[in-house]
Amino acid sequence: YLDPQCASGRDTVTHLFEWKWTDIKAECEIFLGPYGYCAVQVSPPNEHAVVANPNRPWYERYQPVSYNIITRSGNEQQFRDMVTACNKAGVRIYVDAVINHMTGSYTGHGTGGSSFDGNACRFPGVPYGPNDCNGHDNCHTRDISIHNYGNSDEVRNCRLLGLADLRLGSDYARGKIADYMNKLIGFGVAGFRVDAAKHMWPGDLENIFGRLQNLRSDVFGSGKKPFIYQEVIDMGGEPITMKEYFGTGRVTNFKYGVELANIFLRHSNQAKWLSNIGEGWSMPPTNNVVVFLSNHDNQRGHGGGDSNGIHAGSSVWLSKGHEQLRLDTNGDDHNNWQGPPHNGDMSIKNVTINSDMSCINGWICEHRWRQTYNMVAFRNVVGGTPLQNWHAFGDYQIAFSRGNKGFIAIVGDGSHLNANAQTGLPSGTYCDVISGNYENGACTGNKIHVDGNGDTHLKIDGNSDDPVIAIHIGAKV
Ligand code: LAG
Ligand code: CA
Repeated sequence: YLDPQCASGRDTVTHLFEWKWTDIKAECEIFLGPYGYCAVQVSPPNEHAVVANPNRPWYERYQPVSYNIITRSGNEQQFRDMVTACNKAGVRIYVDAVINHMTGSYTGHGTGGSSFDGNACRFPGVPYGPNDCNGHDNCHTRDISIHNYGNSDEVRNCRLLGLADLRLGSDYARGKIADYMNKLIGFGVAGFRVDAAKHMWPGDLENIFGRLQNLRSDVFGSGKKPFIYQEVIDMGGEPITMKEYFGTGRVTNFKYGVELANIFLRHSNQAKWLSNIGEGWSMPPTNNVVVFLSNHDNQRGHGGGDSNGIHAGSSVWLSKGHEQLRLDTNGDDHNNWQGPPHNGDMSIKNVTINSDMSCINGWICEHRWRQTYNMVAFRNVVGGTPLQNWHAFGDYQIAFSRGNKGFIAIVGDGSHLNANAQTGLPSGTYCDVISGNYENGACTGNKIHVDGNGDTHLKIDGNSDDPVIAIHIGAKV
């Protein structure tokens, strides 16, 4: 489950939160494929509760009602067309799999019309009945909800946020979930982000994933297992740790973004110590994790992963005409429930693209920003090479190479960097892909000269918009 199954030479995943399947299909073909992205994490594709109060919040997608593929993002046929087209463009689809629970403890209807009663654990669309949810027999809190994160049994057997907690020890529920995931594998998806993994027993996950079929051999070759990355929020200080889940896939490393934020927002640490971030900072081994700076939760002050102050990733939209998602009153984000840009009938708006490549119609596409997509290409070029030629010119002035393929310099405070540095790169003139693009052999940004000894002169104004230089052997003029 550890191999992301990227097409060769690709490495980065973008999350297209609540996008419609037809829009993701087009994005794979016109942008993500050509620009070297490995994969898209898509929002839960299965039927979920229609939440009316507040009106259609994003988080209704985390309240499953059945495993039918029908949401505001589209129906099953549209989902399948997207997966086929994305695979053809060399871009993988990872599904956000919500398998720990169903809806909150109330009654209503799902996006496909199925009824539900979350309190009684009645989900005829699956079907699940009262015996398929955990109850007082194995959850020992008064209201069968989680209160104490210091108690592993409670975290796994009781209701997260009051959401009907599936009895994953039972053969029936395991089978229904495996059927759902196998249906998606049959459509050609490459893997799963496993929602709320901390709230499920590793042994139950092992059993469920053991039932999964191999990926489609016509796309991935024979004998390939789905990629699995499990959402385990482990900030330290709780009995449940990331490590317990290494046997069933990778885990989401929430510490990584928090540490980077502490440095670049200058809260508590300095960039000059970054040379051994990772295992050297008591994080899990790199092959056991997925690293990221933010996700749909901590962009919005949801989840337990700590809003780290970095709001990056394409899970952002304009809300109510404001340029910012956040609407703060006394530090409280009153807008944090807002669903995606929608039409009058509450259908999700199309993503439309400007001539400058940016998205409009209420959407923000950070994966289409020059600095982002050029670093996706940088990563593809330097992948597999070691960190070398480390320089710390000041507390927040750092530079390093990735083998002899790429070099980057960063100023994280307002200071000026003016120094010579060994880049480890072959001599030549390189395009700084932060200030511009490398197009048809020419550079629209700053050019950086590396001499016959591999040395260059770095000049960065720490107060500029992008106090970063990045060069690599794929962008030589
Ligand atoms: C996750 N990972 O473990 C998701 O990343 C996160 O977005 C999900 O919570 C959570 N687990 C459950 O899948 C989101 C919102 C919650 C929301 C929940 C269910 O962050 O705020 O809860 O989805 O829609 C909402 C209300 C709760 C209420 C619950 C049930 O905010 O107050 O108890 O619904 O009615
Ligand atoms: Ca559970």
